[in-house]
Amino acid sequence: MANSKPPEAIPALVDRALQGDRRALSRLISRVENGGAEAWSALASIYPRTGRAQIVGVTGAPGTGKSTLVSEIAKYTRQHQPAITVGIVAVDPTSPFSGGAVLGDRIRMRDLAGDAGVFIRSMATRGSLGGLARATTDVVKVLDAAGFQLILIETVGAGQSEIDIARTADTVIVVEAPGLGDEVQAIKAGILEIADILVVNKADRDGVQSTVNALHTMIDLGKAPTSVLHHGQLTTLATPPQVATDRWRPPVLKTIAAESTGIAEVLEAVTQHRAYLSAHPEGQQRARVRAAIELETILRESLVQQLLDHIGPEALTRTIDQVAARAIDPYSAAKQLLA
Ligand SMILES: Nc1nc2c(ncn2[C@@H]2O[C@H](COP(=O)(O)OP(=O)(O)O)[C@@H](O)[C@H]2O)c(=O)[nH]1
Ligand SMILES: [Mg+2]
Repeated sequence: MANSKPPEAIPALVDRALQGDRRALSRLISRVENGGAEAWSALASIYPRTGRAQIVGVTGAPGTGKSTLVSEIAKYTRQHQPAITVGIVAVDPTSPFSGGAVLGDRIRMRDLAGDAGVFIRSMATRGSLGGLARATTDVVKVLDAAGFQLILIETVGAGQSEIDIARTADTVIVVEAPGLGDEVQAIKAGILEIADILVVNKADRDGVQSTVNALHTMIDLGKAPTSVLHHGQLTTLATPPQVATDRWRPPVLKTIAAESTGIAEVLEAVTQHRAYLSAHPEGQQRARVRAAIELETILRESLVQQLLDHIGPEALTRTIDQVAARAIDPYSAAKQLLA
């Protein structure tokens, strides 16, 4: 067998990854991505070293220029603040970061790949989307613990799960582009509510100003971020009602990512948003919502796992067969299994 070596023990792998060994970091990320008890022990051991990175989510419709913008933000940061290291997590199978794009875009991103201060990871999109959201936040934690100071998460703003992923960031950038149709894409996708910063990319194209105007109108109509959209159970406990005074108003910025134009302004807005969150109660509120979502996810996973371990595969299979044959209803079946 070619691959008969047993996998490296987690504690040793964590040590090497945190010391800057990139291969160890890649392997640790894969093991954490796979989830389970092993992932949890790794995450528990690195947890004290997390919470230091600035996490920026970048989302929007396909083709708006998210990957290009992410790589330009990374490049700009590395050029102007070389002490800041950058992690990129792409949750997009067509991303140039995963080698899935046209050649020109891959070449543009090649400079990043040779920079030791940049670590790029594409998430495997196998498994359920709920699992993907969990895996993505776990991978971000590993990069945070490994010392990456700015972490950029690219997601395609298509559904609730991608929005959930973006929401785990400190700052969410929603990317629009002119000419994708009359309507602003974010409104259709319902992602305007989570935007801290709106970027109209492809400002070299016609129709930029009308897109910018449309976004301003939407913000004025009260489509600005409402505090919580997550449908969890614990999040209601985490969010006391809040008076909407001196709330952050998402700026609307224009960029031409493909020509590295407007990037400094985007980073300036990210810095301002970070300052806002640290000075405003909303910052703490967000941290509580994140903690609630995180705890709830872990509780759900561990409760189900505990129960399955306890019941055992035979009893479970038998019950599934009975429900399938309509010999018992699923409600009573669940009650029996829980009893
Ligand atoms: N004209 C123009 N094209 C851009 C700009 N930014 C990105 N693109 C191109 O738009 C396409 C989609 O970009 P990509 O970053 O992959 O978009 P994503 O799907 O949102 O990640 C690529 O061919 C980019 O080269 C821009 O500012 N202007
Ligand atoms: Mg992309």
